[in-house]
Amino acid sequence: MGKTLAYKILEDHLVSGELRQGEEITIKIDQTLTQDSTGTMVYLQLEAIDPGKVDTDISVAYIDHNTLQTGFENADDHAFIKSVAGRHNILFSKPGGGICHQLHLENYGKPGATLLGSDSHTPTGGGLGMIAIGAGGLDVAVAMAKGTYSLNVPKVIGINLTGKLKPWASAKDVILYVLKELSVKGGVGKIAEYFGPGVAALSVTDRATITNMGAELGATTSVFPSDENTQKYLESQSRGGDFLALSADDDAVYDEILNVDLSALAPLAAMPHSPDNVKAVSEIGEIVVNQVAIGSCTNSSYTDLMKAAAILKGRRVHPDVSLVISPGSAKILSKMAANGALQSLIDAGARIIENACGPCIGMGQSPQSGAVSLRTFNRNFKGRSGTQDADVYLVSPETAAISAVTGVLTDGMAKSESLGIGLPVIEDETFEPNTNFVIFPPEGGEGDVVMGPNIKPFPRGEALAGKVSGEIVLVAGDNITTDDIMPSDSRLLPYRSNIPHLSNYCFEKIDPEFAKRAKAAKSGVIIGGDNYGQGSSREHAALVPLYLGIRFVVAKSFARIHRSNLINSGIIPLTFENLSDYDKLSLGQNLAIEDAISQLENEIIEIKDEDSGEIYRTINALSDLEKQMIRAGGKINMLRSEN
Ligand code: MIC
Ligand code: SF4
Repeated sequence: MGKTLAYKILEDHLVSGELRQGEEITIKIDQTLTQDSTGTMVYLQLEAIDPGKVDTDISVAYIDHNTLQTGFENADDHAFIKSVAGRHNILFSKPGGGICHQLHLENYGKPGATLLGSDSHTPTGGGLGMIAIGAGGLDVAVAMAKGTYSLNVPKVIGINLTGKLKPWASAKDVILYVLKELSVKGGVGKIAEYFGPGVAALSVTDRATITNMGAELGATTSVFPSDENTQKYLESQSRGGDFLALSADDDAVYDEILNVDLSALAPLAAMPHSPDNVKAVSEIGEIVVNQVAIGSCTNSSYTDLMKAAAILKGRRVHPDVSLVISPGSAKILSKMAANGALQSLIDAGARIIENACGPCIGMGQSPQSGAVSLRTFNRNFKGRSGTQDADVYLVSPETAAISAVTGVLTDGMAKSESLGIGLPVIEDETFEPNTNFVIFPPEGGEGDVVMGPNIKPFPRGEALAGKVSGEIVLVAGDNITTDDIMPSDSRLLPYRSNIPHLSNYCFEKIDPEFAKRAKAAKSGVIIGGDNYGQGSSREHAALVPLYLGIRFVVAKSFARIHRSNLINSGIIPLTFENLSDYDKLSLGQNLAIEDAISQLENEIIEIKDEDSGEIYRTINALSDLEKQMIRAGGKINMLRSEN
């Protein structure tokens, strides 16, 4: 039986376990990346593990999220991360260099390698034919220390690409189409592997747009073959030596197959407030647009921005539209400054902002009240832009740029001719290496850790006791995001290293009383719907509930990274055996897991309503390793007890 590319790479990196779907395996991790908003926690935890030099081929600490520096907090975090990176042989990528995923693709990603990153969009690297996985910060800290990561072997869904995209249809439309078909939970427990004749018609940066937004499927990762286009891309980045041809066997067997005819795709948009709420632009109609934002780790490549520049050249941004552009990297911006494309954008009336995440995570550029904002980003969760009542639509760079000119959502495929707006083919470019934004760790590397006053210790769980009990402090609906659990914007991101401060804002957008209620209860339980914890990798969405006394979460189902983050923190994730029990639970009920230590060994854990005596049966899907963590009160406690 032929092998999928995903399983070939996993097999090459297998340290222990059997590569069989559902089994727990441990794989060797070749590379890691962190960014600053998860990074402060990662490096506090790394210091707590204290590994000496990291055990990977390359580990990079990027600064790209918290770059507003409206107070001392962000800059203190940067200095802290730089100091720890220097001690452990980690490269430090300064603010201004660009967005972590774009930079990693340009400079370090490698076909056939494994990458673990403390950011959910780490699978961007899959565009180069690598297995790149997003994880919680502690998992990345441990991967740096030990060079390994454990996971349950996912299924592989094959996405068979045929045909070729027509002008004005874009890689973004491919992944929006896949999201429409599979939904935001359709990829949970799966790897999305792309294959078929259509692959050859997509460049590496197109592929990276698609694998990047595979995170929105809930997939463990997404991967493309490594072929001539991969070689061309690596050569264009002066890294031809890193090329390795890789593909699935011709007779590879996939668990499921989705067929996508690229030539049939027209411009699409994800409508408010979910990335899978996808419709054709033509179907949505010409709604008036207030803001257009082009950038983010999904769509800020050289080709993406050159397309926007070509559309805007000699034209004017519509008077009622604010167009903001955040390039993916300094190399891209520099090239566009040299070839005149930057001038086209500026002359048209675009606002050029820093090479960073920026508006994608609400760090500035919040749109006006009730605005329609078209964004080339990957998430349009309610309020993420910083404006609670804004309607954010996710679109391709082509759709964004033409709509910035017309002032209404515009289907370029249908309208460009009558508007007289052409879209030339963007020629490939070569990029000189530029390490001026990178600080290489000093020889010896034994500097001091630099810690500003905003950096507070992180909470630690307690070893599992005989009885675990708590009051229900929240009953949440389906598809709760980590943005709902622990909001992130320009007001809160500076406090990523200050859990006590963040705790006041936990769940604030969906239940402003939550923090107060949880603090009063002292020991709490959260009830969740389907796909609880979808979205980011931020472990703050587990550490803050831990700080607020949450002991266990019972949900209909969990998103992958958040489930791991809960376990890493010592919070027990359980799912309902009977989904109808969800409707029986409400705020204020007192629940208990009696004989928790012995029940932890069972496949079903019984939860008792302490007032009525009613029993709710829940599924315990913890692996042996995960049980060990829960027993110890979290991963750090477990690691400490092993030493
Ligand atoms: C995001 O896009 O939501 C983030 C901000 O990049 C997060 C990480 C974080 O919360 O710091 C992610 O995707 O993991
Ligand atoms: Fe940054 Fe947005 Fe990408 Fe997250 S999704 S890494 S905030 S650009």
